[in-house]
Amino acid sequence: MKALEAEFVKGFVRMCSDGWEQGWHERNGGNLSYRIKEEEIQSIKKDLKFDAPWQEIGTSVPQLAKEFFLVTGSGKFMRNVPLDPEANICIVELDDKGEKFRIVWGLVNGGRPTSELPTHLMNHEVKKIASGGKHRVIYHAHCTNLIALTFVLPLKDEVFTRELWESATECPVVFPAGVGVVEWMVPGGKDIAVATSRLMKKYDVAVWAHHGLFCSGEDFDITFGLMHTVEKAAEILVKVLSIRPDKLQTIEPEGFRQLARDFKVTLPEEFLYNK
Ligand code: 2HA
Ligand code: ZN
Repeated sequence: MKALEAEFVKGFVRMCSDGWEQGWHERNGGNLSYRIKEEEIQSIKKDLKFDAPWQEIGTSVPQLAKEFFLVTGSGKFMRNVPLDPEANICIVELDDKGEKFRIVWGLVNGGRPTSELPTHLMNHEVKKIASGGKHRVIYHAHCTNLIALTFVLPLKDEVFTRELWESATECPVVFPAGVGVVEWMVPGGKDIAVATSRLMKKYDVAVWAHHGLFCSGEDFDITFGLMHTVEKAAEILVKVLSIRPDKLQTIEPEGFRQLARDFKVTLPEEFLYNK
């Protein structure tokens, strides 16, 4: 089968277009990667070419050795992905040490995988282990309201988690582990990849201050839905804070404990502090 006919490629392309429609991907902002299943790569093997040179990833991900990933291209615009997937996304194969990659499909007019490849792959490695292989999608977006909050809330996991949870009742059920926060750092390199993947051991969501958000999930629907839920909660909070600086009423710690019981989720007590 041609890669473009494969369901995982179609799902990936749809997610790029959904993110663009949400307004999260100005210019070349944001990037997406998918850890391809063995049977999926077999189904398109005839469409792959294994003659491109190996290149350094810039970090080491031994637990992902020899795996294949579908990723957006560096400098490519999300809005162009549905118009011409083969020119804007690519499949990379990792070498047997997890230190190098080569392009085996896509980016037909030249280019490289996303500039955030180190963060994507280090997150994939952490989440593959933590989820017993279930997590396959890492998504980075420039969500407007969440970025706005990084200028006015303390850059602490417990503050972002609690404020987002309070903003919509579904939030603690959708991301019960909470969200982690990375202080402002230069993007694109190993240092921010290390800081982000450390948080991803504990959370499925990592905030990059004054930049955007990383989400991890099992499939495209779950991961897009997670990004959407976090950003919607951020939008509600931005509106609340814009109306007046304090809330007249909110969901209290005891409310979260009741929710946890009824919805059978574990909400860590560290986020249920008294204000
Ligand atoms: O691809 O979003 O973080 C552009 C970015 C870098
Ligand atoms: Zn970015």
